[in-house]
Amino acid sequence: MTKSTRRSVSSAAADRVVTRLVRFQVEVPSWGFADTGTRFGKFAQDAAAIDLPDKLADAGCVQRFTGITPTVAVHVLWDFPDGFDPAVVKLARSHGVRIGAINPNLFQDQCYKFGSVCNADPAIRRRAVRHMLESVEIGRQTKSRHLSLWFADGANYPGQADVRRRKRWATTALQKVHAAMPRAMTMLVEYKPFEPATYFTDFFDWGSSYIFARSAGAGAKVLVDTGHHLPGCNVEQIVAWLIDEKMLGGFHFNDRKYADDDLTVGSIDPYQAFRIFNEIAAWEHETGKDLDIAYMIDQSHAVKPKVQAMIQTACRVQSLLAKALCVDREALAAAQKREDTVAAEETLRAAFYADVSPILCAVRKSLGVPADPLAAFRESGYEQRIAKDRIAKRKALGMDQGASYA
Ligand code: RM4
Ligand code: MN
Ligand code: MN
Repeated sequence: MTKSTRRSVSSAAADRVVTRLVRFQVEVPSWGFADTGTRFGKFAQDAAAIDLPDKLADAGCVQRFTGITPTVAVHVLWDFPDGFDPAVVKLARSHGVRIGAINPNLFQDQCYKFGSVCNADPAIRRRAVRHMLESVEIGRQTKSRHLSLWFADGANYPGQADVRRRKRWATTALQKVHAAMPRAMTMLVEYKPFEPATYFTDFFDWGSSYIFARSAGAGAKVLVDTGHHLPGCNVEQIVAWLIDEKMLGGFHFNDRKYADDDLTVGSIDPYQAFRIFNEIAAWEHETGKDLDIAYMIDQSHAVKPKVQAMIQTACRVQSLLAKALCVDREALAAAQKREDTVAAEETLRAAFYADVSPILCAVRKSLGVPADPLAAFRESGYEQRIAKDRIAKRKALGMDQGASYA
């Protein structure tokens, strides 16, 4: 290591980072607590959440140990299979959390075989819009700030579908939904270049989401799911552009090795996640403001225990942001100005390798949570207790754990 990579963070800088991190929050997904797997099957866990009350209890637990996850994203079809019950607002509150982003499900019904908002059949497009309007209504009742849209729409073979017509159908659908949203709600438009469609997806990259969001209305922004890019894609550059265009709506954090692997953040490439946070920290340094976007986790844990994985991720996101906030911006700007590539890169690396544990300790002290949330959780006995409860609950319900995806 060079001298600069060994440099520790000055105490004034550390105080500034602590102050910023105390305000940082990240949303957990309800589906991250349930049994999930791959399309080849799933391995059931005794402690996995069975229903929304279980998921809210687990989310409340993650919040108690981390202090930075006060909201839970919900997936309408998986979480409200019998319709929305406003009592969930209170139930969430009793666990110390709130309902966050509302995710309509526009991919599971048989009728969506050839798409939802891009389907050639107007009746199916209307059905998709109706479901999104219902989701807006749920969001109004839960006071959610985000309607989070992901479409599996696409085609599997060349010649199968009319690309331009599909683009226009989707545009009209998003405009209708946008018009029904309360002012305080932001529509997040997610993209993904592959899966389940194999030839093309209609919402295929940040440019397509940008165009859809632009034509939907001022309350629509782009959602970057970090796992939804082709190999080698420079995700932080996309993030920088979207920030500059005021079109970044938020993130679905996860890590990947091959495709949309939904692994815990930073498990494969923490430097990639750091570089994304670096763009955010750079903008915040320049403007003196917090970037007002939705920080959300979107991962599913086929083999890791659910609550542990979520605590691990929340803490890792927090520590990577801490490192990005430690970048010496003056030194970086000076190095860039004199075209000193080595010094510029070393400035970034110094922050990435900086020991931020004292900073995280101070943040957690001020949030009133354990200094090491994961270790404290593992000692708490929560997992063993819910495993016991849920084995009994499944038995009482006559449930076969292999049933649904989430
Ligand atoms: C998709 C996408 C969506 C998520 C579903 C379950 O790949 O990431 O955000 O809701 O998976
Ligand atoms: Mn996602
Ligand atoms: Mn995904």
